[in-house]
Formats: sequence, C-alpha cells, structure tokens
Amino acid sequence: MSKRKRILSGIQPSGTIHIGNYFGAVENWVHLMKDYDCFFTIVDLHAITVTYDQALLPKRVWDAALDNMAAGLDPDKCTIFVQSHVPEHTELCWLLNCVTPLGELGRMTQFKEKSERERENVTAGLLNYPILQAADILIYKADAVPVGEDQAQHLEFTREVARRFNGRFGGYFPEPATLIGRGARVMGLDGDSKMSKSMGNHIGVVEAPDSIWEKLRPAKTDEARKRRTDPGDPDRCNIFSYHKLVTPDGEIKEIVAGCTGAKIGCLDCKKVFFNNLMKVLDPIRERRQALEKDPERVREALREGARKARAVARETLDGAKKLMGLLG
Ligand code: AQP
Repeated sequence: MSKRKRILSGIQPSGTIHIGNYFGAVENWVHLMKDYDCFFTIVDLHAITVTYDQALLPKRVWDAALDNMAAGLDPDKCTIFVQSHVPEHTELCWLLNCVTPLGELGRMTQFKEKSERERENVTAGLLNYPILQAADILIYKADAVPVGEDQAQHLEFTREVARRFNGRFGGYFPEPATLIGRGARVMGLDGDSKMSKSMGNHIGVVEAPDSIWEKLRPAKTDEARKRRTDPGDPDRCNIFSYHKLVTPDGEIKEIVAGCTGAKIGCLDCKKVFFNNLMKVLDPIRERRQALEKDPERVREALREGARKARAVARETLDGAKKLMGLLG
C-alpha cells in the first residue's frame, strides 16, 4: 500500500475564524483530509509573539478548536492539536535557529507589518516566528502545506531552512510544497486590504446572520457606480469577488448581466451573496452549537491529537539531533 502524503497547516487562536481563513485555507483542509495524512495545529505559541491577553488565550484556543471542527475538520480523519501541547516544536525551533542567518528574518513581510503595529513590543519571538513555523512543518516532514497566499513567503522560507539543514547535515527534511486554496486572498469588507481578524474587516464564519448582514449592507462595491441606474463593473466590485466563492455559475452570469446592464442594484446583489453565503455558513454554525454542548468530544480530540502528533514529532526531532551531534 502506498504511503499517503502528509500535510501540516496551522491557524492562529486570535478570534473566531473568518471567511478569508475558510475559503483560503480551512475549506481546502477539509477536502485534503480524504487523500492526505493531515496534521492541523492551533498555533498558540505564535499567538503570544504579539501583545495578547493571557486571561483570554485559553478561550481563544478553545474557540479555534470548535470553529475548525465545526467547519469540517474531523478528528477521526485528521490529527488536530494545540501547538504548545507538543513541546518538540519548540525544541526543533531552537535547532533550526542555529542554522538560520539572522538577516533573513528582518526581511519577512509579516514581521515588518506586525513590528510596525507593535512598535512598543517587538519581541525576539516575533522575529523568530518563521523559524517556529518552519519547525511546525518540518517536524512532521510534511510534503505540502495548504495556506492562503499571505503565507507563501513563509513557506519559501521554510523550504530554505530545510535546504540549509540538509546541505549542512545530510538530506533529512523534505521541501514542502505550497497548496493555495481557491480563495487565495480574500479581501476585507473595506475592499482595501486582505480580510484579517486584527483589521476588523472580516465576516466571521460563525457570526450571527443579522450581524453579517449589517456589515455587508454598507460594504464597498464598485465606487464608480453612483446611482442604481449607472451600469456597474463587477471586476471592480469587492462583493463580486465574494460571489465567486459561493454563488453558482448560472447565478453569477445573471449578476454580471444585471450589474453591467444596471438592472439590479448593489443591495440586491449583496442579498444574493448573503443568501448563498448562508448556505455554506448555516451548517457550520449548527455544528458549532452542537459541539458547544459536547465539550468532552473536543477535549478528547485535542488530547488524542497531541498524543499522535508527539509520537511523530519525537521521532523527527531525535533524527535531527543525531545528525547535529546531539544524541549518541
Ligand atoms: N484574507 C485571507 N484570504 C485567504 N486566506 C487567508 N488566510 C488568512 N487570511 C486570509 C489563511 O488562513 C489560514 C490561517 O490563518 P491564520 O489565522 O494563521 O492567519 P492570519 O493571516 O494571521 O489571519 P488573520 O485574520 O490575518 O489574523 P491576524 O489579523 O490575527 O493576523 C492561513 O493559511 C492563512 O494563509
């Protein structure tokens, strides 16, 4: 029997997951569970690299577990665990720290953006974030990592870390491929930057429908379309980019014809999107409510996930330590 290829991906426990996370990554993870040996981790150690509230962190981790399981991650078909429950990640991170030139870290886009926001608290942890991420991936010898486009640079960095380690100590780590989801870069409701929890421009996957509609109603469309009677340009409309994620092809054609022919208004167009989005989110919200009533199922999934992950991680770590002259 051929061995299934392995994937690893992570999500930050920094608030409820949004449709950028879902269409950029989580939806893809759910499909990949069928064909790959999948490891998904809630990266609490990454979450503490920026200013955070320690009293809130456990709830954030719990919410991330509930959200992702509700979104379709099935603990019977994948390994889902909390990063800090597998201490081998941080040990491998140290080993990789010692083969990574300092200069490369300061050039990472995410570091530059986050250190700009965190001026008073730029920690060594924030700088080393990509090395911990490389350790998260390499410790499972993952063949591929499904992520949104924003993570492509970190993935290239991980391959570079693997190459450097392999070059110095012998071929050990595979260079993981990047698998980009169909929502490679979902824009925020502001239409200006990527959808992101910290930017507050997001639609939550388990957010109440009324609240989603209240956010959608004033959201930016084609700014050149001033009146309902003006023809619009779907390619300049952020809402149209959302339609492509949930609206069936036939309805998309109607939207395009209605918008360019000034037959439908932006509010009508948003209603169609809203209804189609709810077809995706309603079952997730319902599964989330069911999981809330069965916390032991979630706790058990995380316990078992950490147990399985640790067994794999320990073996990889020991192999790396031997190569580095740290184990006899
Ligand atoms: N807008 C997006 N479009 C497509 N994919 C996205 N991802 C995140 N935002 C988008 C992908 O979701 C996965 C998990 O994300 P994460 O929580 O680890 O990453 P993040 O980029 O930190 O998410 P946020 O919302 O931007 O968090 P904050 O604001 O707290 O930093 C990843 O695969 C990511 O590519």
